[in-house]
Amino acid sequence: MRLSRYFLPVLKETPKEAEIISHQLMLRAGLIRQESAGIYAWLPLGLRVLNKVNTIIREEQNRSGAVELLMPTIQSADLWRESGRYDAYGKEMLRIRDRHERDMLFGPTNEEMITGIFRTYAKSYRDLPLNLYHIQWKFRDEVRPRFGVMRSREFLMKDAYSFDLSKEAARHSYNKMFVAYLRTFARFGLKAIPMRADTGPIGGDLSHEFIILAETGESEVFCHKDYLAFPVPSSDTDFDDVANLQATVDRWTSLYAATSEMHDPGAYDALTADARVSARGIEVGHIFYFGTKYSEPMKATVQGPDGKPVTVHMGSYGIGPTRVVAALIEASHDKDGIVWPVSVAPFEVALVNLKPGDADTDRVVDDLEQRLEAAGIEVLVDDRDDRPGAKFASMDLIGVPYQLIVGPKGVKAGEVEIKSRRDGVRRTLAPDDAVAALAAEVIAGRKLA
Ligand code: P5A
Repeated sequence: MRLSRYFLPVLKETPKEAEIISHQLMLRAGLIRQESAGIYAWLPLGLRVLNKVNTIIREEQNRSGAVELLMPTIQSADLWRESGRYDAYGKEMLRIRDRHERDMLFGPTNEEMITGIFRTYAKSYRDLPLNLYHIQWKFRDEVRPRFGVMRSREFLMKDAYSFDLSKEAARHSYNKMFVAYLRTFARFGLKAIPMRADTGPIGGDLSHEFIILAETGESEVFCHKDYLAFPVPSSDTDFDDVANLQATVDRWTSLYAATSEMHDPGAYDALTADARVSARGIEVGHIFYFGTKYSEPMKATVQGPDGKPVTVHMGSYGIGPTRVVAALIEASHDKDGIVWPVSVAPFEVALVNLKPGDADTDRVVDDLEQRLEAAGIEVLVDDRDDRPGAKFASMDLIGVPYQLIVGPKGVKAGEVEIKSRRDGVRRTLAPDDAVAALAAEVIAGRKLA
């Protein structure tokens, strides 16, 4: 992609309305634009990151055995009257009336709709277990939308819903999502700690929030330091191995970890002083087991092995991809801008042409672009006619992991320079060697560490 033909509206000034660094950088680096309070347009660069986040989420949901579908954003109020949540949900729900005076709503979540789909088709215990998910926009009329896409009114959610014959089987479905979430957040380069959580309007008695530690986090959290070094389950995890999955979940819930709502100062103070971590956190995922809370009133039953109807046990599992993008920036930035991990970077290499119009430099840049693209690497070529300093500043701001810098002097000497965004380390190499080094490092960086 050539920057001269792209759409990258970078801002020089820090917008005054943005209080936290991720919001400031998302506006400055041209990732998002506010359309109304808590409602954002995703600009091309932001959309590339969001799509990568969604791809990783999908891969890990699919690996765990969940199946993707897509439900609409607009729902009928009647479904919500069946569960009793239409009145209970309150002002956060955006209620709409259509031309036929029918009560509709913009979905804040999909427990009712998925239960409606399930009960139509699933008839037998042989149809279970089942986990259906989608990635779809939600609307919650938050009292205080703030921090950009971190707490917005319209936001993207990956929401999965599991159906099982018994509480024990539902526990296994819960554990599958628990492990899938550990892997998902690790692939973003984030350390997410599962914490016992309050269930709020979703309900149920078992729930974990997945929390990223960050100074600007909205919640106060307390946990054992050892969580930060726990190894993440590997890609060959057998999601059908009930005992092994339970052992993994047991381990990840064995030490103290709680948000302020669930905090137990006595248990926390019992930890040795050097094991205590008291910090702020961002909730990037939240999983729930709520048994028959929806299946009972909505009559979602299947025929059990003995021929009798069984009310199914359910859970729901959410990740906020739009919030994850902001959380990634909170966790990884420096004074010059964003520092994307390779796995979610909008481009993997920024190929900086220091002198567009200089025939020799242009030729080397064209050749490097073609070769990197042939190696499957996503390249953004900075071919704008601008000062080198301005180019470096904007490439640093947008946080592409590697800059490949080509100028007339280097070209004469048969050399190009690689700058690694994270540590600022620079290397001078022959063009062939630079392509080989970048291909190897980018491909390694895409994988789970
Ligand atoms: C679980 C899936 C639920 O809604 N029903 C379906 C359950 N859970 S939740 O915790 O309320 O939301 C799941 C995740 O969505 C993100 N999120 C938000 N992101 C941005 N702005 C918001 N206002 C917002 N509200 C929720 C979070 O990542 C949350 O963990």
